[in-house]
Amino acid sequence: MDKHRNSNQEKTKKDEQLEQFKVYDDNQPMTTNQGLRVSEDEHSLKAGARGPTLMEDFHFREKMTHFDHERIPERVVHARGFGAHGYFQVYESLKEYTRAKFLQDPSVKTPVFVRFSTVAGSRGSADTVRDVRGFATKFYTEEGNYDLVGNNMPVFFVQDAMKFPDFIHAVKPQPHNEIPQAQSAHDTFWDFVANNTESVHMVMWAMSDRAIPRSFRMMEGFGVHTFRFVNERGEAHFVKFHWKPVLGIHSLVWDEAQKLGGKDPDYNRRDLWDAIEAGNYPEFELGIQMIKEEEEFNFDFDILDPTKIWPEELIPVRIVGKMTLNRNTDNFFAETEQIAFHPGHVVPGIDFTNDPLLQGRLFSYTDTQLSRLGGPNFHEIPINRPIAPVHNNQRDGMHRMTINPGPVSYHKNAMANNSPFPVPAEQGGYEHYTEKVEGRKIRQRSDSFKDHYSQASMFWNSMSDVEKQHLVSAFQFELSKVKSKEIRQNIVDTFANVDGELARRISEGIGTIPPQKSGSASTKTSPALSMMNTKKSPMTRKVAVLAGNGYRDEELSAVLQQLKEAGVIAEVVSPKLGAITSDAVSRLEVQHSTLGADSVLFDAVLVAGGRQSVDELKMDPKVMDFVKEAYQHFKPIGALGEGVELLPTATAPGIVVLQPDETMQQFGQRLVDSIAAHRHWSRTF
Ligand code: HDD
Repeated sequence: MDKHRNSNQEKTKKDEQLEQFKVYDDNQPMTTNQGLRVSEDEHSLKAGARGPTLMEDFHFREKMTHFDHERIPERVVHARGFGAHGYFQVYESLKEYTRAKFLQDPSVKTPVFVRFSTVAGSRGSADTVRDVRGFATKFYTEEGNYDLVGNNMPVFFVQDAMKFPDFIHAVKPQPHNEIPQAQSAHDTFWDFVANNTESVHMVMWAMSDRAIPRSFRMMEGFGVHTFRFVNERGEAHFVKFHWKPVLGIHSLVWDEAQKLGGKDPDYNRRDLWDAIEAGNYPEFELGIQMIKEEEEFNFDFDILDPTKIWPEELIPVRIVGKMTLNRNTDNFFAETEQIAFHPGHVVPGIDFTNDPLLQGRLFSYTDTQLSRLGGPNFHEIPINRPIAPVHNNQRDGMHRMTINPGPVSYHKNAMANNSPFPVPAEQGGYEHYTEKVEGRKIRQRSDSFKDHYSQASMFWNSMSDVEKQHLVSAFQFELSKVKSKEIRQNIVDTFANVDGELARRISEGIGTIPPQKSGSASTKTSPALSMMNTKKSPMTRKVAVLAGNGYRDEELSAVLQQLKEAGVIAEVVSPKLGAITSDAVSRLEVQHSTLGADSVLFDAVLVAGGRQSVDELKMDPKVMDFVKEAYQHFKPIGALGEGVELLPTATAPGIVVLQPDETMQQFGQRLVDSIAAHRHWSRTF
């Protein structure tokens, strides 16, 4: 029996395939790896109770050898990640544009596995660092695996894969002392940016709040590159892929993100795990932007340049399907660690373009798996196996699991009726799009890739005042850690090419000369870039209910019920673990004591009413800090009755205090609305 699966959920073909590899140890005698039952597992075999351990102890040697080799190399980038299973369904057929079968039939549920990640940090680094997030999806389609290996930002740092190793060397910890861990706030990263201005647009995104997502469930995903859709008639469209989170796009504030690095380094992975366990399945809608082949040159940017977006106002995003993540892993290593993504894993109907970053990626991913997963057979690891059958003449190699009977392992052959045999497109054979190419062999960047500033400027122009301030503060934080004054100055001068005001504001407080340049590289805006225009929802937000003994039950029960109905998760925080009793007969289980819980772990705070309860809370200095910090992080705060005494102020945006003339229903609704707004930026201190 599968322990981790809700029995109501239907099993996908991928689930059934994985099931064959699972071993349940419940109520089983212990054995060695040879199946030999062991009689003892705590003492090595010795010559006498105080004597030396004997070479003969095969059980000890097997156990220790296996342990010694438990670790595999971490990914060279995106080492820290977290994955989950789910399925994807298209809303309507895209047959007109692509022959990809999984994008044609709305009744088909295609199994998926998604791995979210940070880029720069090691496997054990904190979740909430300022970084790009990876958003890689493997679709197990009937026509083979399709991998959409994207990020939560729509552009990239470099335009040509040739520069990827340089960029990664610059952002990773410096090689002489391996400092700093999982941070771009150091000299080599900013030196790279100042000297490689193709990074400028992406750096704007990396300094924005997008780099500190509140949750993997609340961030967008982007395929970044321009791909091609090809239909049955061989006609192509350029296409960009988007994932739009149903809960909207929401972020942390920087102070909170840094504190979470210590208080809960697993913050984002825990959030995803808990949401799925609670049945709050994360959902992302798939969006596509398409451009006709003949319109390739109609834009003031090159559509093949991975440092450019296609503004949504110019080329609308069409929502075409939805992905639901509904099952946590059974084993982190077997699934999340061993999954191997590759942008070159495509199905008929999805094809590439000449984007030089994409072209290089098509080499890199298989290559890196060879050392990470120890040989050419990593496609046989259960999580990587397609649900479509595999037949070819590839043989042997490290860790081969398939047993291919018979003497024939070549094509063409007569001995096995020329099987396996290639098939034409009509029978599902992948045929590359017959794009016409010509040119001289040359190491050069296209002139059409040379504008590094206009879209960076459009990004800045599209931000709200609050977002602009966050961007400037992020630049200042990072640059304050850069020791070289020359690098800091180079950055100020470089970003003056984006926008004079941006550079002037960055310059304040980092010991640099304000830029000479004023004005902007572009006057354009794209409202879709601002996170302020995103969906607002109270669903799955976590509220800390601060309460002590003698809390007023009638009010609190009514609000808790209303929060529950709105999909809000309320957890009781009190000075001590155990249970607290109300002014009536009821009791509440305390989920967190103030010793272990902090406001950064919650989206909002609700202080219960009741004289005794509030007095008890006041005795605990951590309670006052809890509310104050939530206030400083712009979080919704509610108070019932005497609970208002714990608030820094009773009248600020996002503060909801029960009024004498309102019903509990009205109060509850105001609190839910305040929670849905996520943060109350107009608060002043
Ligand atoms: Fe990459 C991993 C996304 C450019 C080389 N990349 C990796 C992962 C994601 C991305 C999400 C983690 C996959 C996982 O969870 O296992 N990478 C991107 C995006 C890029 C990008 C969106 C640009 C648009 N990457 C890029 C380039 C190269 C690589 C240009 C090299 C030429 N990426 C790798 C890699 C990794 C990787 C070194 C490390 C582990 C792996 O592949 O499987 O090969």
